[in-house]
Amino acid sequence: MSKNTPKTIRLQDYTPPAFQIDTVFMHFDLNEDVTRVKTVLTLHRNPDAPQAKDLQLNGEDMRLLQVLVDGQALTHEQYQVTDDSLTVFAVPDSFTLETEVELEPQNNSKLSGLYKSGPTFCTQCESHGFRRITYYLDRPDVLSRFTVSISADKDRYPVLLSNGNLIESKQLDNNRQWVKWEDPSLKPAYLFALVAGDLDHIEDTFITQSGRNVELRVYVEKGKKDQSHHAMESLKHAMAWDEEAFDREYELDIYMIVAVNDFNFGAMENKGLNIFNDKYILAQKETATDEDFVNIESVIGHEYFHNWSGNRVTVRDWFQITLKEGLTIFRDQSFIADITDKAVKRIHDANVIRNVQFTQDAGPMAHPIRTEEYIEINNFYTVTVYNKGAEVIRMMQTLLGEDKFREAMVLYFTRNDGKAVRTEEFVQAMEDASGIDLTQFKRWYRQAGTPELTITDDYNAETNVYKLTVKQFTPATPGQKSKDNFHIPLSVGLLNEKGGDLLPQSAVLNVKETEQTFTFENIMEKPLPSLLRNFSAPVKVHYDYSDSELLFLMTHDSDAFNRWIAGQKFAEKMILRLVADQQAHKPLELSPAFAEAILVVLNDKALNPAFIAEMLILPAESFLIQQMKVADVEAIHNARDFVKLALAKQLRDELLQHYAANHAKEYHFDAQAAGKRRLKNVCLMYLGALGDERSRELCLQQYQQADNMTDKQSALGALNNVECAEREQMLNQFFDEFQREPLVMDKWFAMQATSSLPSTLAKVKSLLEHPSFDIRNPNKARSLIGAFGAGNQIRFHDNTGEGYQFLTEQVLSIDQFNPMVAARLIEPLTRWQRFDSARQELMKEQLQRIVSAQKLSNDVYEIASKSLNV
Ligand code: B3K
Ligand code: ZN
Repeated sequence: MSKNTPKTIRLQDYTPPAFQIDTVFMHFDLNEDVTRVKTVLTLHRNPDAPQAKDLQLNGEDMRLLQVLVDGQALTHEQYQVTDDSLTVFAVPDSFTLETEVELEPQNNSKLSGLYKSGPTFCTQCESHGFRRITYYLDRPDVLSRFTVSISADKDRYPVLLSNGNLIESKQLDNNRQWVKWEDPSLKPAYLFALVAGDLDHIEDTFITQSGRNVELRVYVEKGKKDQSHHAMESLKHAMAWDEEAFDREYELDIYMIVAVNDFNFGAMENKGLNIFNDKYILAQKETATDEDFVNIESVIGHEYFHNWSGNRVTVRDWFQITLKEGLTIFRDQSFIADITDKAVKRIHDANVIRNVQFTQDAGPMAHPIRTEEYIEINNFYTVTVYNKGAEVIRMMQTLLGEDKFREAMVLYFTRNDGKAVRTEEFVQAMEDASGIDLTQFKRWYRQAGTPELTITDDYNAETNVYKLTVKQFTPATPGQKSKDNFHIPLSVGLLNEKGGDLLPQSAVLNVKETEQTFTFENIMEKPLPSLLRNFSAPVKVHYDYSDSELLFLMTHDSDAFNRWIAGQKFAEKMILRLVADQQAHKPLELSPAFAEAILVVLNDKALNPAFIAEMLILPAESFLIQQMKVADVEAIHNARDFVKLALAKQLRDELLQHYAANHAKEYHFDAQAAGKRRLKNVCLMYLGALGDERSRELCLQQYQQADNMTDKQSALGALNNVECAEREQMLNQFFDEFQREPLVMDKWFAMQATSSLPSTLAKVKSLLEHPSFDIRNPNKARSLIGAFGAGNQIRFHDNTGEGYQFLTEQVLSIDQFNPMVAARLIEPLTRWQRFDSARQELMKEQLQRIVSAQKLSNDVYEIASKSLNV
């Protein structure tokens, strides 16, 4: 479709499918030049849909060879083919339809449908990839039983996989083999998968709670078996966790995971045959960081949990993505929280909302978690739909309490098993199991934007009554001028002057009105409120804390999350003050009380090292930018750097001491060891900022003595913004050691792309030509171009506009072969509203250049044009 005719698809226009497909038989004849796909569908008219004479199927980018109805080949008058459809005229009520098409997977650069990643054939069908494989009713409310046979050269493709169970295999002539897979499940086409290649695998078994044996396999590129064990362990943990947490058992006999190098996103939950970006499978201490290890566990968990939240209970239409994605993110977050540290996990998850999702809410692409319209659905797999969606589930858990919530989840799964449903069905189960009325709460599904709570308080020392008055307001978002009040669970604690809790447990206030007052009786002293504990809702809170109150909360609150948020708020206020001081040409000064509070935290033996590390990290530049009406990029960067450096100078001895105390001789991966490493490396990050000889040596020494990637990457990271020989040396050694490991080279590219050194953009441009770089590989594009755009505020927003120009050129060139990846990279340009008028003009000029480009995908068009039209 050209950019002149993009069609907007609307939820309100939903109609049920005119036909249902009972069975699907497919045969794939895989070849190097042309792949043939023969499909036999048995269909019947859907009695619950408006009657249609003709059958209209989706299909794109393939050559149709023939069409048969009930075994009879059709003449050209009996059907019509367009760029994206096949219509068969005047079909009977029930019939078989046979089609044969030709594809060229080796030339499929969009990585949607059937494509090749290196020598391996693989598929990606969500959302609209299956229609690039065969003509079909490619929508999630058409559930069918699939049987798939594959034939291919047996030397190149000894491993031939599809969903379900292998039921037959045989040798053919011409050195080919043939296999047949049958999936007993009813599934929508987006969960179809096929893999053919010369792969290694490891296997294991899992015994389910009812005593069934499930065979587990992880397939990887030849020679990478050693890197797949953590993935297998993670899978077993996830299977056991889902039984325990929500009584969900896996029902098939086999569960397979395949890792490929070229993948548009993280992974895909295809029924019984997950396909993963190898970034989320391969891990060994030498090549993967602690963070990678946890991410793998989380993504493996995520895709596994989809077997219930997404596959067995699937979505009726693509407006319901959050039904499966918000819920599944919530499930993987809960899984990781259970096996690591709850407070630290909550900090990480809240950070995504505060730094990224709030930014989306404040910009031109703001949308509710259940969007009501789209041009290109792939643009709506967003942090709002996923992560805010997870917060909406979490709020229901808070409102229902853990036990009722678990009951409600079980009810949701059992009641809707085998069905394609909407978010309404989810909320219904929550209400039915708990008796709680969620009518007002449902507004979270249809209203976009970040609610803001303004809170004031009053204490009466005579009556011992404490009152909190809460006002709510949600700023307008595109297309939604005024908002109805949300139902917001606000968790609060009240601290006495020693920091003890005055309430036996945090109170959850039901904020529902524009203004509401909550009364606490028998409060014997004037309390300090601890608000929005554990980030009980994705909202902003305004309460006029004094500096000393923030520092008190930072060092005393019994809610660990709120200790962190108090520290963040203090740092934010201080940095923004320093921004104003710079603008007024005043000298900059570090708040001594902040340094003291940091020291108290650093020396608190009761705290987990991973948590201390979080407390030491200053708010991100991208977050600070959002806190100013007109962001002063340079002043923010300088102020933040100033605070980092001043803290490092002042706390140098303590940082060195904690560095040494948390340094382990040998690497071992578990939550505790990783936490200590994290604290050690945060100390090193501060020391590195000093840039003096001793610190530079310390970084180099850590790099050279490290037996693991976490320490190497951290050592390099600590000097990444310092122009020095040690940095060059580490970059060179890193390259020499890892040039044959594509995933590790991604780290090398990202490191250079995020350096704040003035030479960075020139470096990034030259790296585009580096032999290890490949713009067609999504991981590479993201680690160089994506990291520069989204992860390097000071260089991307350089006032010459060269950063904007660079990103635009890359987006336009990537769009020619992979629109899905291009559309993601463009996002930093869409945030122009936050900047000064000169930058706004420069950014809009580039967006304009994009929308007026000759050949543009709908994906990129939708984002660029919507961000200009606000
Ligand atoms: N469900 C897939 C995402 C598909 C994205 C399509 N553009 C992976 C996941 O969220 O688990
Ligand atoms: Zn998902």
